[in-house]
Amino acid sequence: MKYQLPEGFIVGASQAAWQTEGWTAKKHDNYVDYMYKQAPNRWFDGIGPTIACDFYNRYKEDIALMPQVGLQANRFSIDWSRFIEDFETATVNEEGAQFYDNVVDEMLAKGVEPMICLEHWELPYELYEKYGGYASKHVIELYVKYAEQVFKRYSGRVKHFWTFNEPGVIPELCFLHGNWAPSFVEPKTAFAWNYGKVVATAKAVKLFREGNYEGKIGTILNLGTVYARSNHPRDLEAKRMAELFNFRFYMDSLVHGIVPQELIEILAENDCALEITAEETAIIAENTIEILGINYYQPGRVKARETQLAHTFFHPDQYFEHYDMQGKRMNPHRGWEIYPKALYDLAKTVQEEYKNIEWMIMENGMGVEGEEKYKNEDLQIQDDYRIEFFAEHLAWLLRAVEEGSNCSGYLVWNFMDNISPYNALKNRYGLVEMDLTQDRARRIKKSGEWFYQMSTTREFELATPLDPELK
Ligand code: IFM
Repeated sequence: MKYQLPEGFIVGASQAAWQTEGWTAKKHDNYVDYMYKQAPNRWFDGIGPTIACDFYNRYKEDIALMPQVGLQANRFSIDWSRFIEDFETATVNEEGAQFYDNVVDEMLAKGVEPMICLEHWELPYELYEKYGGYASKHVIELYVKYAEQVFKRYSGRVKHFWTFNEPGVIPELCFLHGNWAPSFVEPKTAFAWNYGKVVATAKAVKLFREGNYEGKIGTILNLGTVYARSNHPRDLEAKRMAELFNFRFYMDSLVHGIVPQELIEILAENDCALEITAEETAIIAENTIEILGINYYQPGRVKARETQLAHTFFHPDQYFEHYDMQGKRMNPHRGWEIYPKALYDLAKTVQEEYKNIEWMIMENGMGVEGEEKYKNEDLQIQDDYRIEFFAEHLAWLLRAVEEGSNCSGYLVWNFMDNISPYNALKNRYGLVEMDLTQDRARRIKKSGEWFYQMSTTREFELATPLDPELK
């Protein structure tokens, strides 16, 4: 079956500063630099952000490849700790900013729309050490000052600004699960960070509007549609609670302008009270985002808890439990389920429950280990699995668009293999290979050629028809 991209629908890719740039010319650490320095041995093969893709030095070569794999747009983040010299005054580090000027100009020259994300976990480490990061109202003010410098510098040349990428990941994995540095559990801090990022977004949106900056402003959330094991009321309640914590915290706050009252109360009852002021409530209500970015990799499957959680501290998992559905399709490398229809369901939720706000997929992709074994005689990785992954997800998404979902783009993760937190270069996602064994040589994968075809012809084929009954 043939699928066609609607007119104006953007296809492209995403990347992050800390995952690509490397440390050349950096004067300050960001939060992920700190995560690496704290325990490099915990990163796969000891590889971290030190060199990454060396994008700082090789950006011209890389941007030249972007149109060759059909990118109409590329979303990248600015590393706050590189862009700003003095965080208190938001004085720009001209050398750092010049790098981003060059990246923006180079993309424009190559016909690739640059989209800027202000924070993909690159909080300057000093602001964590000194003030505790986004739990601090002062840090929120500093973030807004930084945002202003970015808007002033790039508005006009850049049409899409994103306040955060996956704002909930660091709070969850660092402070709620304690898996990532600083490796301690502080639920109150986790929720304070989430709330802080909601306030920071609303304040940045306000500033953006008042400054009449050109373009649109939004936030990028990692959302997996949540499915209950069954229709039993207890499973449905588990789903409702999982959504409250994992979906509605940010969605209701940023799209409807209301932090869910039930969540506020639960947190207050569990020693995690949010410090909410009346002024912030008004700012959140009046400054909702204009566009929503969604990163989708796998669905969430839950059931009612079967065992009681032995608590030493508060954790939302006390209300639900992961449901390991038998027979689900898996990406064995990443340990993540593959369920493309979730994109359709997600689109319907945004359409029906979130004002049919304009939105885009800002990440979707498949991480695979050991891809070098799929190379042909020309050394090209034959990643047919990734082509199938993209085609199926895109087909479901387009079905929702046909039915009125206001989705205006599909950006994949990612343009070129890059490091991930702790997993480093274990699982590769790129349309372009980065070959560590040959001075980080770049080579377009088969999926990169497929993406180019799809983007330039504006159509693609899918052998298997979509099955609406698929569970
Ligand atoms: O590498 C990450 C990215 O930083 C955020 N989204 C998920 C990707 C793949 O794990």
